[in-house]
Amino acid sequence: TTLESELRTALAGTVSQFVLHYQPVVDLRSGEVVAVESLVRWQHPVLGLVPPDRFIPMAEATGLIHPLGGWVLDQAVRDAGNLTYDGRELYVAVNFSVLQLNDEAVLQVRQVLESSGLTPGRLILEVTESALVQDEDAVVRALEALAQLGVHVAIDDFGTGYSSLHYLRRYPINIIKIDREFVAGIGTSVDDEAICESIVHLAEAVGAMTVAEGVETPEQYAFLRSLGCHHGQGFLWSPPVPAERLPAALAACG
Ligand code: G
Ligand code: G
Ligand code: MN
Ligand code: NA
Repeated sequence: TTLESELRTALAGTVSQFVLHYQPVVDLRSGEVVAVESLVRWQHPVLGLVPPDRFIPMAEATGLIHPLGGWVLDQAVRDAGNLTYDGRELYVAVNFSVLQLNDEAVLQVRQVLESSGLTPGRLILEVTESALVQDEDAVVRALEALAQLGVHVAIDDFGTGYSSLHYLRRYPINIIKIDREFVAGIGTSVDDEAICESIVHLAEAVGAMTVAEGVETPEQYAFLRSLGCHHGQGFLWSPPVPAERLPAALAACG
């Protein structure tokens, strides 16, 4: 397709058409910012802003996810590796397609950690399951190697699509991210509330932290906090913002 060749060209270009936005992640108990999640955007010179939903699946299907993922990792660590909030260092969360997870990705991560000096424990890889995995053993090997390095692994959009209990068994996972689909129903759907509660209990049982996505209202915040959900992110605190607006966004989180 033509969008595919545009993506190829953009990744080969010397001037990046990609930009990362960052969303703060807040400790629900203390209200303090603990992390930022990077989210890639493609600013095409003619097509304008192409949303990740349109080009990530294409990048996955064509293998372009590897150079793109390398760029994202590098840039996120460069932008956010030195970020502090109230004098404390923040975690940096980077989205990783499960299709990116191979031996080469482990090398990539190791290299970025070495060249940046970032403490491995401050890097979180958010693994999204957007396609069926062909070689699950390779994914498990890569995740175990990353865990060995000290990098944290989150399972993204938990409870939806392919992000299932199966992967909780198979992958070494430190963090479960509750999909915003469920968070959105807090206050209006007893089913969604029960699902949020069950995910928090499940996470406790397997020794994982929980992060709620898409928190928009004080009621959702209060409910999630009462469940013992650890962290949250969403428009209640800040949308994803460009790196240059991040300091102001962090300050506004209170
Ligand atoms: O802003 P929002 O539309 O950014 O992001 C939509 C989805 O795109 C996210 O849920 C995430 O799964 C995916 N995404 C965003 N940035 C990245 C990235 O850098 N790598 C991968 N693999 N997926 C990303
Ligand atoms: O799948 P992943 O959770 O990584 O994607 C995050 C997506 O959710 C991004 O597209 C981001 O812009 C969006 N997002 C972040 N916070 C909120 C929120 O509070 N409400 C809604 N509706 N979307 C959000
Ligand atoms: Mn994510
Ligand atoms: Na995601």
